[in-house]
Parts: sequence; C-alpha cells; structure tokens
Amino acid sequence: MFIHFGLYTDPGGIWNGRKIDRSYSEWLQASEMVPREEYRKLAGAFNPSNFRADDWIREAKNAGMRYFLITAKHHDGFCLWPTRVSDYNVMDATPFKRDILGELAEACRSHGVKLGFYYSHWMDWDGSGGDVFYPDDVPTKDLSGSEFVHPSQDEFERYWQEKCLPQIRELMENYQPDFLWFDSWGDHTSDYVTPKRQDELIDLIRACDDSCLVNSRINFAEPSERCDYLSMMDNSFPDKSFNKPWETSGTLNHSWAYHRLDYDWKSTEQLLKYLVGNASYGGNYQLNVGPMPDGRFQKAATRRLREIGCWMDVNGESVYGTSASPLGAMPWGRITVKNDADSITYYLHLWDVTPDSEIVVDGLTEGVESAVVLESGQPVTTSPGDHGLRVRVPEEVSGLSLPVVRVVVGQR
Ligand code: FHN
Repeated sequence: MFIHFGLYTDPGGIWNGRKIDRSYSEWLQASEMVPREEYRKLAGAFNPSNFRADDWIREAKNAGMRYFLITAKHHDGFCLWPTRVSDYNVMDATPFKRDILGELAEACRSHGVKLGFYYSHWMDWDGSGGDVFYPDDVPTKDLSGSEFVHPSQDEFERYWQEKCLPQIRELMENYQPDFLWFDSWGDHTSDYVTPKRQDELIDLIRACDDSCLVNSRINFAEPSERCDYLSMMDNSFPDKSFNKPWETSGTLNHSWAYHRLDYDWKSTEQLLKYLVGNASYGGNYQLNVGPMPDGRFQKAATRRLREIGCWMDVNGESVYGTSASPLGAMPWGRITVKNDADSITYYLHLWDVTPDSEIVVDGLTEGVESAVVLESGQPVTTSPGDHGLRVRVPEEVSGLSLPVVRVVVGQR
C-alpha cells in the first residue's frame, strides 16, 4: 500500500472554489502557483482526528499487501514526523501534534508489514533550495524573481546538505524503515540528483542500515547501479521482465492524494489484472490510497481493498512467491510460476475465457500431474496439443471472478 497524505489533503483538489485539473491534487501548490506563505497556512487546518494507524495497516494487510509506504515528505516540503530540521511539520505546525510516522511504524511492526518512506529528495517547494516546478502553460520569463524559479546549484547543495540528508538520517534513526522510495521522472532530475549525490544518499542509508532497500526513482532516467529495485513510472505496466526486482505504483482513481471530485475509480477486476499482470513478469504492485482529511479511507477505496483481499485470500498462492512465466502473456490471460525441486506449478489466470470451452497454454509441453480450479479444487481436464497444453475450462467457473487454474507438471 502506498499513501499520499499531507497539507494538500484538506483542500482535496479544490482551490478557490475551482477543481484542480491541471495536475494531481497533491500538486496544488505548484499547479495553482499558490504563494508559499499562503500554502503554509494549510497546516492550521491539518487535523485528521479519525486517523488510526492500526486501521490503515489492518486494511492493507487484509487486502493482502505486505509492504506499506507513506509520503514522509512530498514535494511541498511538509513533514509527517517531528523533524528537528524544519518546523514545517505535523508536530510544530499543525493542531494535530502527533507523530504520524511513529504511530504507523509501530502498527507495521505489530502487524508484520514492511515499512517504507516516500521522500521527495529532488523537488522541495518550501523555499529551502530544492527544485521547483511550474505549469507548462506559464511562460518562464514571467517567473523571474518569483519563488517558482529553479534553484542555483549552490542553493540546491545547501538544501541537500542541510535538509535532505539530515532528514533521511532522522528517518533512518527514528523509525528503521525497510525501504526508502525516492521520486523523480523525466530528464531534469540529473541537473540536481547527480551520480555523486546519489552515492552520498545511498552511502548514508547504507551506513545507518545496510538492509534498507532503495528504489530506482532516486533518478528515474539514470539510476545508480546500487539501487535495489526498479520503480516503473506511475501506473505503467510493462509487458516484459527485468534483471532486478521491480514494481509499479498505481492509483485507485486519478490523483494520488484525496481529490473530492475524482470519480475515475478503477474496477477491482482491473486492479487485480494489474497485480497479476505484473506478477506474470516477476513484478510487484504498490497500490495507492489517498485518505480523507479526517484520516479515514473513502468508501470507494475500502470496498476495492476488501474485494482484492477476498480474492487474495482464495488465490494468494498464485501471486505470493511466484516468478515470471517463461511462456509470456496468453490471449486468454496471464501465467505465474513456482519452481520446486521435482515439479513446476503454473497458475493460469483466466481473464477472458468462455466457460465450457478450451484454451491452449502455448509452449507448455511437460506431462501434467494435476490440474484444478484453485478456489474449489474442481478437477480440470487437460490434454497435450500440437503447440501446448489444451485445457478444458469448466462450466462452473462462470460464477467466479478472475478464476485461477493450478497446473502441476513434473520436471523433465
Ligand atoms: O509528482 C509525483 C506525484 O505526486 C506522485 O507522488 C507520484 C507517485 O509515483 N510520483 C510523482 C509523479 O510521477
């Protein structure tokens, strides 16, 4: 589970009575070019009185999720923990005055869920020297002298040494995260997040805890070889495998943070297909929720999480601990694989099949030991075909949502 939660949550995609549609709701400050001092006033309204760390982590765990990531600091520079580096934080600047990260770290530990922090290391819009952004339709010449101007290298270096690195150290020492998730895209990151700075950041993390993982969006275009895993671009689902562990972060609707007028909810079926599609190429799926200003999840989010959880409860073995299928994508669905000493298990995810018809698992030629519908244990008839295994899809799967057939074959 990925969470976007911060000062942008309260406006929820509406500014001066107008819907923010130039960008995501968490981009309010940049997309509406809200002057810094005015944006900072949002801290006075940040009071998620129904926030309960345990509720979030239980919801994540019930959905089958095994790692949890939250925006410790997003691009606006506001921090969800009582950092000593800046008073622009939940304890010093808001009426809420609770260490949100500390409470979540404790809940993750008690539920056995891995903990990660999103930290916007490249962008920081609070005036401390991080990079800024302005909408494409604003001419650069109109910006001279304003706060929406890219920092000089000296300014960025000061930000890097005096805010970014010290805050990463704090996060590491205070909460012992299992992973850190840095954010960047496009070609411009390299102007600021140079190879030297990537090394500095990774050295610091490794010195605090050499088992803490670092993602590749530390510099999306030119990631250090020392990154542990690859993060795809937002909602980007590749049709290939990679030589490192990888994941896609995706949204439930459009914005990452709460947006009151974002009705673009993906169906549970679509979300499960993204999950399984990535698994069939060896990847993970990190699904985002944007909690409401009072700290609870929207009903539309909760329903989808619980439906995913039900499906995972029944079919989880076809996802957890599986690897990419050497057979690739099929016209009728996707395949995940588990290799054991004397057998291989193929999980056939039936996305687009007609019950009581036949599908072919192209390229599967080994002798079948067993084939059953995962949910019910119903035996499935198979026979060798010219190009691969022929599988009779039982009539009874018509009532199941995204059924899975488990086929075990002997090792040759
Ligand atoms: O600008 C951010 C965006 O707000 C969000 O945090 C996503 C998550 O992957 N990353 C950036 C855009 O790619």
